[in-house]
Amino acid sequence: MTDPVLIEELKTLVEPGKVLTDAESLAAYGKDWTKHFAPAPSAIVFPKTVEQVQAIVRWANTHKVALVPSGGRTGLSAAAVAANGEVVVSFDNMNQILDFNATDRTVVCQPGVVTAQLQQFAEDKGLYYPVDFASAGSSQIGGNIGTNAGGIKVIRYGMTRNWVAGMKVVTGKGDLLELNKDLIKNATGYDLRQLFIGAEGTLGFVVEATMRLERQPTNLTAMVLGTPDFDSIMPVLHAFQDKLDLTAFEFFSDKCLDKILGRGDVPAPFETRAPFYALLEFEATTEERADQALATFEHCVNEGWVIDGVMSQSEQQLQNLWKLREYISETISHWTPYKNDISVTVSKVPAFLADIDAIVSQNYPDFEVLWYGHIGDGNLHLNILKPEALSKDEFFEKCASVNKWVFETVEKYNGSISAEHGVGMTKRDYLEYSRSAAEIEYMKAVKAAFDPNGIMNPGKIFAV
Ligand code: S2G
Ligand code: ZN
Repeated sequence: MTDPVLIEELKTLVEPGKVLTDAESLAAYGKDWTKHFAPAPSAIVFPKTVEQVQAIVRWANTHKVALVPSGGRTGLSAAAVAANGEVVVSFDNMNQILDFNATDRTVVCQPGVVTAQLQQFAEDKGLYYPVDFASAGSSQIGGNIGTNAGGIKVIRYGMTRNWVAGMKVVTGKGDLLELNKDLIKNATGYDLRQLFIGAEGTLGFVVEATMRLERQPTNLTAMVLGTPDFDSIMPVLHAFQDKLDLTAFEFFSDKCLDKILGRGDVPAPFETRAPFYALLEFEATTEERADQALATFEHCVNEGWVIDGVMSQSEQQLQNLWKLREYISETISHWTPYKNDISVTVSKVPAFLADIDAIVSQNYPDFEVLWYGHIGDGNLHLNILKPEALSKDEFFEKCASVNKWVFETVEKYNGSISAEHGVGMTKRDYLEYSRSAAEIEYMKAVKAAFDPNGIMNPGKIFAV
């Protein structure tokens, strides 16, 4: 734990009352959504200005105190967990939208701006911030940048990385860098902005981000299609992609639907039940576009790839169909799921999922396994639900023992052990299944350049 004398000194760097050490705050701010590690920070500090962030980093370098960034605390890889007496730097008090430029279509955000706040701001300006996912109501822009958050619209709009026009960072040495200056074109050497996106706070803190906005989509329309088996989903993707510019293509299993319908607040998409469901979305800008979607649906039924389906006819129906997919994560959290967030190139998905499903059913015969995810961009979420009878530790240990086979399969298909949730601490020990030894050495060299004293979120992405 950090020496209390040092904590008193830390208090002088920020406004009064902006350093918390009470047990409740330490427990609440020292964690994210994962449950693998007990939070044990020394203190929580709430800077208000860039200068205060720089002062905190310099203080941490002087006294070799580890700092952990904290935003919306919705992370899923323990990247924002302080389990070893670190000082948590929370950006809750740096949560303002500072500027908007209609010509550049950019918004300058402090890192503590909530994702949904930016989405609403864009909508109010007649524009659209297109990165969206289940936790957008509480995640923060700084954390979205730290993990290069993806979500449900990546197939059309890409990940957070695509929407950062520029940003200011305080490096692990305490230097303030202004990266890319919001330029569209800028060929002046390494784009250091891209290093900080996805770095999980291990190189420094994002203290300001200029986010790009997009035109608003028109008449978004969703379809949910029941498929007789998993193998039918990819032909459905190809059939619709051939005709429509999709804004989303998701999937979930009937077991996921069971959990959602069990809530009692979301209507079933249609009478028929199916082993798997695809949820796709497109802009029905014209009647012809909508007719094309229906014609493609008929084609998929004739091919035997689809058993039944429904297309939204109103905004409310669109929202209800999305609830079937977006509510999965929150709903299943009740069963303390063991999560894998894996990806391969789209063409490899059928063979990859067949291999993984064989491993999972062979090794977890008595566990409830739920499949869902952003299959249109090759990202699958494998969630194994904890049986009542098993303790969390016993359960996580059993699941982790199979990780080797799961990640060997990821490696076999040249995939990623972490598609969008980041590495943090939960995937740290499996990094070599996706990154070569040489790459990991180069990443460590980059970290040493930005954080020579190793105070920035140590133990995340790689072991200290
Ligand atoms: C999703 C949310 C987190 C999870 O629903 O797409 O990324 O895996 C997930 O539960
Ligand atoms: Zn996801």
